[in-house]
Amino acid sequence: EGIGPQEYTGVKMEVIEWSAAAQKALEGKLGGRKVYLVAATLRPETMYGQTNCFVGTAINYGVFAANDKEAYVCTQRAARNMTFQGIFDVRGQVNQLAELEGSVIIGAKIKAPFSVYPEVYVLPMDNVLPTKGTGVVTSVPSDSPDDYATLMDLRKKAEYYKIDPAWTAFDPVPVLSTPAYGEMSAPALVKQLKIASQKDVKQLADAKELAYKEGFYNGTMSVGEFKGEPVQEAKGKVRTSMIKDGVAFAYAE
Ligand code: A2H
Repeated sequence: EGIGPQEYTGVKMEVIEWSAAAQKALEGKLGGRKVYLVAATLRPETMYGQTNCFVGTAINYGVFAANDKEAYVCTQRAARNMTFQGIFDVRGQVNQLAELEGSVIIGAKIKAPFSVYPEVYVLPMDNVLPTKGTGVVTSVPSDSPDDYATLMDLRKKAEYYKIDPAWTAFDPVPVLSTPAYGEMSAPALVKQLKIASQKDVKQLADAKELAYKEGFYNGTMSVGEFKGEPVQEAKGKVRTSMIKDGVAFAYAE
């Protein structure tokens, strides 16, 4: 995190099925709009490998009208930023339709655009910061050590985390390869740095840095439209392609 704005890609994950609790909270409030969780990512080139999405169980999310047809789930903070970036139909205005605690979003079935898994589930992550991005994190366990460590925690302790094991059934898939870490950098680094869980935040920060640098400078795409191309080139192309398809938008903070 240097000086100047972070250029995120806001990935639109359409909700196909809510939990009963969320459904009740939303009843009569959506005006017929489709609802999307909006995940903020700095690695759009990895979206082929999404296996789930993460929210913080204690974070308060809003459901915000983007226009007459769509509503976005994110933090209030992110919605305010979005409206000043022209992402909502009335610039400067925030139209909140409903409020959802993260815990009731868990288990929602959502679309994961560009992923080899078209439909995935929302799962809990301890380290989601309410002050960064949208508060929604799409999970790519092949290339994000945080995502991989969390997914492994959830698989080991489904009952403790109050989740259905079936929601964690999507295995990491190769998205890009690097000389240093092979086809899946996150599992390789988690093993190499002896990371035991999502609680190992210090080692995870080191792993994240190593994975990011190696992927960006030495990575080659293994899947998708830009297979065989350097990550450095594919990064912007995947982003543009997602935006063109209407499944993502530029979001900065
Ligand atoms: B990244 P930076 Cl494959 N709390 O997307 C915690 N983490 C958050 C967040 C929040 N509120 N909002 C976004 N993030 C994550 C993909 C990815 C990401 C890969 C590898 C590394 C990686 C899939 N998850 O991040 O502090 C999001 O995860 C490491 C750079 O602004 C987002 O990009 O640099 C990244 O952290 C933004 O973190």
